[in-house]
Amino acid sequence: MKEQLQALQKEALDKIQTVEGSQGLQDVKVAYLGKKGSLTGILRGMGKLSAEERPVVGEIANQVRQAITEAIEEKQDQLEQVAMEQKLAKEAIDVTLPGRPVNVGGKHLLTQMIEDIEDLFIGMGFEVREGPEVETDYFNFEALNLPKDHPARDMQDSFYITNELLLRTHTSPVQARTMREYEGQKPVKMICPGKVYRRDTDDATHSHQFTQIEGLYVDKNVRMSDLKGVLDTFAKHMFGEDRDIRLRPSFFPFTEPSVEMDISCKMCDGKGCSVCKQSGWIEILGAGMVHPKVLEMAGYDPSVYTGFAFGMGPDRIAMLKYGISDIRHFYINDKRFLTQYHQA
Ligand code: 2NL
Repeated sequence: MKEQLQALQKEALDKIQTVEGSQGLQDVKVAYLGKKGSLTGILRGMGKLSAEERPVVGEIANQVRQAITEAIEEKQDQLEQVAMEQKLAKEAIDVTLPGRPVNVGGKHLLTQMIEDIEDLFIGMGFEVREGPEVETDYFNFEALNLPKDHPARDMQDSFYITNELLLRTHTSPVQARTMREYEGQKPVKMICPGKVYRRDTDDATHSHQFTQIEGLYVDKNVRMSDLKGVLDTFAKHMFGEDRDIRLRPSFFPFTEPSVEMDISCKMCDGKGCSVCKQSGWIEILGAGMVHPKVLEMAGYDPSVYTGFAFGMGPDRIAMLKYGISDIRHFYINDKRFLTQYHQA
């Protein structure tokens, strides 16, 4: 029986050496050490041995079991090692290969315009404020001297949500809210950029959603000449030092007097061309001295405080500055348009 066990051990170790794959190894394990395996079979015959032989053979049997088990474990480790090496070789990355190009985004042209204008006005002591795009009828219209029967309040022209709520049609409500917050006690010097909404059929020059930047300066002794100086600084910053401005009388319900500002046409240097429709001037923005009623409704005493305000459209200014012929380019987000204005 001793020889039998030793022969079994040799046979098993040979098989373990040559077996391929971990399933094969598993099969070998079952064949020798399993319930119906060869070693188990031999051990079953131990009952026939004498009392002296039994412990001797038993010990040998344990040694054989031990030897086979260890050989299997060693082989298993080897197989795992080989499998891991193959996996690593297959998944290896050549880090010296050239990379794929990455598409880097950039700021939208309107964002660039707005940030540039913000920087200029911050430099003149204005603060930048934002407010809700869903506004109350009160702040969007009433507080700006647009009475209930004013044509601008026509349901046809605004996106109403309820009788009292609508998408703001200009950024002025942000200014009305700020004046209210300052309670008629301290000066207001602010600009407010943001999205505004009007019910329009989109075409090359109209968009139902566009951008606006308004400015407001309320203090003691604010004069029309202060407005003119600020607007002249703005025009030269935006369109070049060689531009002239002119103010024409106009009308807005929230300012009195009201003006519109033109800049001299860059294309023809004021001589008249198709861009300026032969006038030599291009309209840029609207402005005026804040209407006393607007000051009063916001809690400012119009006999103590005066102010100027202005409103402009970054869309329109970008179109003029860069010769963009269709406002919809800003909102369609075709990368061929957007990337032309990306800076390095
Ligand atoms: C335009 C004209 C303007 C204002 C906006 C304003 C705001 C307050 C009080 C008085 Cl709180 N005025 N804003 C004033 C004049 C003109 O916008 O053509 N914008 C594109």
